[in-house]
Amino acid sequence: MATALKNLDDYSTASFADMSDKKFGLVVAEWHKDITDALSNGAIETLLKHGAKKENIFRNTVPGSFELTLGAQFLAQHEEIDAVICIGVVIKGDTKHDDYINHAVANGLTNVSLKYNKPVSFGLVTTNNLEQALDRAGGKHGNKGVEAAAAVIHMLSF
Ligand code: RBF
Repeated sequence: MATALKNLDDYSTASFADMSDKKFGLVVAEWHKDITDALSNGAIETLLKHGAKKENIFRNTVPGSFELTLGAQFLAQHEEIDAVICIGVVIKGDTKHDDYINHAVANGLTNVSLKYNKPVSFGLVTTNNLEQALDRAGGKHGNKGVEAAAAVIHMLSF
């Protein structure tokens, strides 16, 4: 399914620098794996499009989105890593788990970014149902993995 998903994104690249000398961490949650793979592919394609070298993209998986924060920290702590992109999908269920996870990740990634003084992007798709998630992973609302990669490129060009 992931490869069938098409990226429809459009973002401004006016201020983007060349990324050929930068190293990127990519942390991908395995819950809703087909969707996070599509988001991850969008992020990688975007980094390559802006000059990043394949060998400078360090992709790791974590079990679920809650673990994105520690995964980001594991990567951000390395001096040679310039930025970290985090990818996950949290879909609302019968309980409030989504609220707890989403807030924890938003706060956690903010803290990692500020602690290490590096861009750490929030590529967490938080939706009410599966269809809304697919719409944001290469469907009618684009690919949020592309946007998460574009965000760190923008910040590295600051
Ligand atoms: N992780 C996700 O990435 N997306 C989800 O939609 C998601 N839903 C969960 C629902 C429940 C009730 C629980 C307990 C966990 C869920 N997780 C989800 C996993 C979570 O991010 C984490 O990996 C686990 O709680 C283990 O720390």
